[in-house]
Amino acid sequence: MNTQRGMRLHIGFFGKRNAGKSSLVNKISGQKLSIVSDIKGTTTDAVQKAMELLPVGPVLLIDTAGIDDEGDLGQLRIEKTYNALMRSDISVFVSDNEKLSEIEKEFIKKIKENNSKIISVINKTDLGELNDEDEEFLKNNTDKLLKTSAIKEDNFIFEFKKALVELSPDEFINQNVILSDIVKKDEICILVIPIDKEAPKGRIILPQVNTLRELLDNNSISVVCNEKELEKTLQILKTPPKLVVVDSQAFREVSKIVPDDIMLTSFSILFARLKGDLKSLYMGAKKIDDLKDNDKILVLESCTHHPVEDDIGRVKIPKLIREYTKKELIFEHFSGHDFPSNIKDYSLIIHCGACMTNRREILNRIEIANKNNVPMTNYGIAIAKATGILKRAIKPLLDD
Ligand SMILES: Nc1nc2c(ncn2[C@@H]2O[C@H](COP(=O)(O)OP(=O)(O)OP(=O)(O)O)[C@@H](O)[C@H]2O)c(=O)[nH]1
Ligand SMILES: [Mg+2]
Repeated sequence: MNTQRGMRLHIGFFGKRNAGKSSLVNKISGQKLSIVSDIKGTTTDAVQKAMELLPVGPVLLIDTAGIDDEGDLGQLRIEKTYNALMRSDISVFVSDNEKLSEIEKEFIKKIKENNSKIISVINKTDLGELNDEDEEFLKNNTDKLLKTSAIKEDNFIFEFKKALVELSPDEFINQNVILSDIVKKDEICILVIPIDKEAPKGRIILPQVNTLRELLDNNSISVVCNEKELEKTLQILKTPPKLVVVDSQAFREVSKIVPDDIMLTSFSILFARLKGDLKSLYMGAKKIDDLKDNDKILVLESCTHHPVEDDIGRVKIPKLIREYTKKELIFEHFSGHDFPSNIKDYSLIIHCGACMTNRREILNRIEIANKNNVPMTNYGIAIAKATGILKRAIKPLLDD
């Protein structure tokens, strides 16, 4: 799915000439987008790169000309740099190990006036430390202080992404779209809600309520039925639905009823996108195919609830994944807000649906898992994978 520019988190890189702005943009993107050289003023016009920075989401990196540029042309470039500042949701202020100039300090004030969050990066640590006073200035006047050397391997990208997740505006992190980008005004969506022993008495559960509410808010047409009535419902409708959403447990049964040309997904997949990063969690689920005998799998729950007899994380998922992989697997469970310290011992993490956690926390966890090279997926996507329905269920939301 294409993300419009407006929905991308705009991250501007600012600082004096030769601070290493372009080198850092290249390091973060993993590509040689900007020209790097030891000649001051190498970057003239702002260089923009739209990319998917997992797990943060769609971003636009904006590399700019130095704020201390000189001459008439230099002034024009500085103006462009200010334009870029106006567009930035997050500003990255890059300095090196040399004493901060007044121009640099003034610029930090300008960023603050622009109300964007500031990550300051002291670059070129391989050449020495910045003096204490200036470091203190950066610490006090910016939202996050990171240190790196653009030419060395270090933890910078991880720390940087963590800072982005922490400092990004709420409306970027919690993009509250469940399905209204798929089902538009006047289009039909069927919600299939099985009423089995797990359904709470007299109620329907919150994800289903939220989905229904969003359809109503967007003037879409909602049709609600249980899986037994679905075939009849499809026959009665004069216009086929745009999308059918079903509880994961009934997905397989329902997928036989819903024709292939009608999009079908599950509530858990819609909520994996809302609550986490669908692409990362999807790639995590693909690793289920690579599991070997005696691999350890961590089942992570963010809240401590009382396991019931037929508990999803403790019983259902281990059983399904063992059956699917036909491997001897070791499942361990952990609940709470931290990761266990031995996370590297695991071949896969399966996280709960995170109904009690916010997206920021899940993105943080995905990033920690990534950093430790442990794939991470979640309950709904793992179940979809192990029951062979993932490909179809993910299709309405993600290009494979
Ligand atoms: N030793 C060292 N050199 C670096 C580091 N980062 C960048 N450089 C070098 O510093 C010079 C300037 O780097 P650039 O990335 O072009 O700096 P810039 O801030 O984009 O500069 P302008 O585009 O001119 O404003 C280049 O020669 C880089 O190779 C670093 O961490 N350590
Ligand atoms: Mg540059």
